Amino acid sequence: KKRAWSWPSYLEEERAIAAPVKLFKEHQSLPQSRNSFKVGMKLEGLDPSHPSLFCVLTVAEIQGYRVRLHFDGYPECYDFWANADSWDMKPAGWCEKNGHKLLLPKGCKDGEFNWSMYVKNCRGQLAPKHLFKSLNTSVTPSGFRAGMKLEAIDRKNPSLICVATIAAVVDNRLLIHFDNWDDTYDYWCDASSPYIHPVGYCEDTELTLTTPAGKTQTKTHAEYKQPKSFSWEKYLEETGTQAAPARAFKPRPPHGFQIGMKVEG
Ligand code: MLY
Repeated sequence: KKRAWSWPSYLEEERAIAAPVKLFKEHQSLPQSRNSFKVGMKLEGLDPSHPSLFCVLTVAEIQGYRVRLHFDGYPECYDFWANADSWDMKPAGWCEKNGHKLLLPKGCKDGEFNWSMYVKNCRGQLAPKHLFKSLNTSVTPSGFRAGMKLEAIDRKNPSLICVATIAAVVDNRLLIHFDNWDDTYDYWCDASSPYIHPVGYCEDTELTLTTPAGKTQTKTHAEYKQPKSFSWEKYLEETGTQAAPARAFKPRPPHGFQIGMKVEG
């Protein structure tokens, strides 16, 4: 008969040692007290599968510094985990105040939703504003402004670097929108994100820039990857827009990877 799996016998078999608890205490200084969210609290937060869409969420579980968030009115299989200090979590009313669309709980009609009525009806409670770390820390402005153009990775099609616009800026976060595509590809990212590059990056690095989709979506995808007739200079002039200044992009230290190196991933 097989013995039940246990850490001590597994470590012995593998001739391995467990990472000492002491190291966790020293390096993971995330006191439990800093996560003051409670199960049942309601908030607004970004859907990780649609990172431009804020939704009505409820704290479903807490594990140390992590919270499990549930989409109100949707099955539990969409629940996801986030860090308690995530910028993606906002107090009730944040979207309205900042002019962003809020995905309502399933069954609620647009224009009929009102946070205070909603929590009353479901006997819930709002997560208090002071729990949201990103609201309570000041940031140095990044130099990025709404309307500026840049070259950004399409996170749904990560092999593409595309012509994009900063649709909104809040704190150090940018909402990236792809020119002439619908907003299902939009995402919020940090000003220091490796997904975004200044105008001219593809040319400098000899990568193919995916240019804005035509008005009629008849071209095949491969044709958008032909940058020949596209010129940033002309495009900025035509659209009366400006490029995000190169100095707004943080230089990243050299990484040392070389083409051909093998890795596991
Ligand atoms: N297979 C998709 C790819 C769309 C890419 C959109 N990006 C550039 C925002 C299509 O051709 O519809």
